[in-house]
Amino acid sequence: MAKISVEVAGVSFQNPVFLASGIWGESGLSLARAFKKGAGAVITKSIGPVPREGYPNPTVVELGEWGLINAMGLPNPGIKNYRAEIETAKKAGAVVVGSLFGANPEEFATIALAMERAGAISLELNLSCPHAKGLGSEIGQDPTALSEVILAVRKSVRIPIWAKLTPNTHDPAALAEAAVKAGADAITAINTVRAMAISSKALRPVLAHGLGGLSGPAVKPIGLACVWQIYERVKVPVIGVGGITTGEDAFEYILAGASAVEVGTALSKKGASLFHEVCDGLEAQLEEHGFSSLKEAVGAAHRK
Ligand code: RRO
Repeated sequence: MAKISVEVAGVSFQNPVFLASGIWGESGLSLARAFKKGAGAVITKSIGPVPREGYPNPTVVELGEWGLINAMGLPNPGIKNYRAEIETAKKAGAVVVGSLFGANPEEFATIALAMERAGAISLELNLSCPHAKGLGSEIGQDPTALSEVILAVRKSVRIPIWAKLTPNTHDPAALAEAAVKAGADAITAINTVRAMAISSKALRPVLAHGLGGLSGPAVKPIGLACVWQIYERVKVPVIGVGGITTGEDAFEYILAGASAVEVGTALSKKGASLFHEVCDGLEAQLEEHGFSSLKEAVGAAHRK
């Protein structure tokens, strides 16, 4: 397996291909397994202040080659129950990034502190779930609300803060700028793209919740555009996510300005060997195009 180490906001990772939030993050053991299979870091599922069941089924609709639409509804056991999962993953040697959501700055700050104490090496604030009332992108589309959350978390923890932003906005770079001004150390782009499937047989939306979020190959061009715009506006590292299935996809994100990437949806089809495949493929691309380091390739498409 390729050994391209990377630094994001002062933290070193063994490689730049991370497990995205929302897949395989339900337990400490599943996080540890993803790490052992080659993820550079593993990001937990998004954890809130109290247990939450999520939406009724169906919560996922498969779209073949395009990817899938989900409306899980932020199901999670709540931070008090989840702390032990972070500790389990840490004990097994995993490098854990805590993903969290809340309804207000105080909730974010409290969960952030619990995650730091449990051993998270960085935090990824979910400011971007595309369909949750009063949560996610309803906070993250508003630069003022987003800033208040980040300021509160900044006061509460010492570890780096990544702000995960929504593509469902006219100016993602403006959100990134507000996030960085408030104290974010890195930006993750993108969360899923608001989407819907309608059944022409049942004459209703396929998902029980109606609206959902699209992920997978169909969103890669949207993710690339967001990373491109954000890279032009802010100086902090950008972590690219959205539709990455191959080393070449990851390389495209790096050229657009990402310092590292996350994989999610493709794991459900390809399995855990994807981490090695993407990492090796990325290294092969770097070599083929004459880059002596990953760092040298970050944002290279802007300089052409
Ligand atoms: O749980 C979800 O339905 C969900 C979340 Br938290 C998110 O951040 N993005 C998404 O597509 N679904």
